[in-house]
Amino acid sequence: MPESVQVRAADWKRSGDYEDIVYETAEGIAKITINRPERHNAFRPTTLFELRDAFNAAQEDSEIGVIILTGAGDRAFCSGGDQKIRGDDGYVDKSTPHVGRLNVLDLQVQIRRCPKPVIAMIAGYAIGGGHVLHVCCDLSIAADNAVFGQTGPKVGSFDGGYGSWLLAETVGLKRAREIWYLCRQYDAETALGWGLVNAVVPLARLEEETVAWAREMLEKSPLALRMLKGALNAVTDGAAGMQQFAGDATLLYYMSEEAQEGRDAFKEKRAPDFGKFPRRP
Ligand code: S0N
Repeated sequence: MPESVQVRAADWKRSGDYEDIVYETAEGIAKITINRPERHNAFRPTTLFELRDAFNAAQEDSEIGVIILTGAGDRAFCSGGDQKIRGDDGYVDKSTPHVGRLNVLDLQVQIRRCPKPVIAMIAGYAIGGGHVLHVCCDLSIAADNAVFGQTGPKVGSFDGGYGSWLLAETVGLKRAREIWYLCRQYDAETALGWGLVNAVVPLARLEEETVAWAREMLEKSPLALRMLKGALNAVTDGAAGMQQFAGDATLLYYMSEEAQEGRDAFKEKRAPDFGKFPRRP
């Protein structure tokens, strides 16, 4: 990865065998870095397959409580789809030589459904599909050199999913229309004023601050954070959001003595005794 002026804030341990990303963990935090700085961390299909693998690893690892998504170097978080390998039916690289892909949508859904908080740690450009990725994250911490914007109508693309309506939910409909229709670039202070990011910090302290936010969340109840993420996403995500929230309700029920009585009675070939549990008002 290129040199950065950011202070290294944790003793990161690298793992996984990836070409386009770096996966590191420390102190219950997973840091996932898009590592294509020569293209301002634009993603290609390979990048997205690797990101999905890394997010899956972080989700499955019960030691991990918070995930940070970032870009290598100080010049860009992510500049969206790699326009240099955009074919006529999506993006094409060695991992998808015959059929184009629009596989960033799968990653957006994965970030939303991951039951652990995801923080976008943004230095430099968060543009196009890269901007949508930070919108999909739970929290966004920006360096003072961060630049935000959509470019779709300029380069012949658009994101009518989370990139549009989740953005509108975040900054309001009028702002969302402005961002998409005019394709302007906005600085970090403007983004903060619009509620598009949670904090703006000096570039050198970006990782330090982001890790501090992660550590603060790690002190909190993981189940409470999981339920809150599900609840906050459920309305926007419609039936899929309710399905996930309902699954979490089932998880909590499984952990109760009442549900365990049903399981035990089945295994012990006896009638369940639910009479000992209160009929709550
Ligand atoms: C970010 C910009 C404004 C920075 O300008 P600056 O500082 O002048 O740097 P450059 O010299 O332009 O860039 C440095 C090098 O990086 C390359 N590069 C930058 N961005 C990309 C990119 N996206 N793809 C490929 N290469 C990129 C430059 O070319 C340069 O390298 P050299 O010198 O070797 O040419 C400026 O770079 C800029 O405007 N970048 C393009 C931003 C953009 O338009 N991104 C794409 C937007 N569209 C999407 O992201 C697709 C959305 C999407 O993914 C999607 C949505 C819905 C449904 C499906 C999908 C899907 O596609 O999966």
